[in-house]
Amino acid sequence: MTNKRVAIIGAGPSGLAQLRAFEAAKKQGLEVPEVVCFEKQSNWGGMWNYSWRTGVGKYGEPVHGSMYKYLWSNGPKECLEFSDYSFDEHFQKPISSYPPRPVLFDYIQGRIKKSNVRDYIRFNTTVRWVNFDEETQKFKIILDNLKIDKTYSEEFDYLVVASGHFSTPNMPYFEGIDQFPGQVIHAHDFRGADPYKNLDLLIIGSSYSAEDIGVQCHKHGAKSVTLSYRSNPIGVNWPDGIKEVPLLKYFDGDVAHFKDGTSQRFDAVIMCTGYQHKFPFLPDEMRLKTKNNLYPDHLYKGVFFNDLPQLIYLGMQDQYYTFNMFDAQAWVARDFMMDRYQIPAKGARRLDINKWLIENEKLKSSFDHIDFQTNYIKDLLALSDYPDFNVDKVAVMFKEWIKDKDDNILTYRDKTFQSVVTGTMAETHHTEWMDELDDSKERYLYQEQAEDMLEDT
Ligand code: FAD
Ligand code: NA7
Repeated sequence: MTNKRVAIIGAGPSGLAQLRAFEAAKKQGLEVPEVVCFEKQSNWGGMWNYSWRTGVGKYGEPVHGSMYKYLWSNGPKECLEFSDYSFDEHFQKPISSYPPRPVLFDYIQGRIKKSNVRDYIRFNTTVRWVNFDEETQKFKIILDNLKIDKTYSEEFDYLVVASGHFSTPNMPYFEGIDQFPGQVIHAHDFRGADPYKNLDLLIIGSSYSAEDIGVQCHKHGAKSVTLSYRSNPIGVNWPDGIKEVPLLKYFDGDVAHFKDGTSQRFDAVIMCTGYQHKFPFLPDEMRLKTKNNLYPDHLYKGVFFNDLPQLIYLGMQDQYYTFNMFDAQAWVARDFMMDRYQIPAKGARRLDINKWLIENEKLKSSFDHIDFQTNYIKDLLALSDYPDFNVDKVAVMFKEWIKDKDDNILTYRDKTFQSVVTGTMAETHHTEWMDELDDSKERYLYQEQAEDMLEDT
């Protein structure tokens, strides 16, 4: 195991989970391989590292970020809590169940700042291309140091792809859209609701982005929000000002015509039509080719590329579980790379993958999806020493979250849940979500204290 080298692509939550996993082993006194993480942005955090930029970044690379202002956690934080670093440990006080992006970003960073893993990350470095040499069994990685515009290459024994899959838009065409006079963007380029004040907004899609961007634009003053679905409507009790219609057929100027024969004029369009798994740095035979789903094919235990298990993918699933799932994956991947976990032969791995694919095909409801991913997490947890947590209780919370959203999409973020890591009950936030227009960490964490101090003077 000594002298082995591990490359990680991406310092988002998945890549950071991998770094943390190796740190945990090191703390136990184990000898760990040399690990280098390549991150094309200038900071870590992946999606949680908000960027105002759209299109290309400072150095001409496609902007990774799809995050926007005023984003509050879209699920209870108790469902994603790291089991080795609790919210209590980080914030030293209970906080609400649906914090805004800067607060979750702070939490992600807190765990990783406790060690010196930042030293292992080469920022402003894009992975341009990867080759695998059958003879030497090594990955040759071609890298661009964006800051000094220098291309170089290095060799590694293992490659962990943690580059995310919510960054490259899936952008469909609709007849007449080329003549639509207003702005048409994909959710990837949405940076907050401000430009949509007093506008009639059309959103295409019926999943997380459509729901959250639609609700945010409603909250921040859009005149009307219309969501257009292809397969199924989101189907919650929408408030006045938001409605769902069947799929857009075509545009005639600024008028959209829908499949049910209805039509309406709009000022702007946001395509919330999902993302592509895109790995422009990988050759054909190493590329994961999948649509967004709970169990991408070709990945044993959801991580090891079956044709070449030294190639490891993290976080490639559609996600109910996020940070804790990335951890569970990273710990198993670490143990494989440290020869502490043996995987079976290729045929047996294929059978295991098939078993999950068959189960995945049978799923119908969102509750089925939650149970499926819960079982997947349990399967992973049994394989490493990542601290166990009550996954069944997390599944119950996910189901409550779905029900809360069905009941009232504008108030579900005011609900509170209990941590499975510490048992702490979340605080009710000082301001109801619909009235809270400021998503800063300062306002979120210190408002109460500030008000108390004002009362004292
Ligand atoms: P990412 O966070 O996407 O990180 C990937 C990293 O890889 C990036 O830093 C990127 O710069 C880097 N990278 C990519 N290509 C290269 C390359 N060639 N060379 C070098 N570096 C590269 N999850 C939740 O739990 N709660 C939420 O509320 C939530 N909201 C979301 C809202 C939006 C708009 C989106 C898009 C996602 C949201 N998610 C949410 C899911 C989110 O994707 C995960 O929480 C998490 O960020 C995934 O982590 P990751 O590390 O796998 O990928
Ligand atoms: P998702 O969850 O992959 O959903 C994509 C949506 O886009 C889904 O409703 C699709 O409809 C719809 N879609 C895809 N192609 C089309 C076309 N051609 N026409 C109409 N509608 C289409 O992506 P999201 O962006 O919502 O969520 C991704 C992550 O971002 C998520 O983890 C969140 O945390 C934030 P379908 O149901 O397939 O018919």
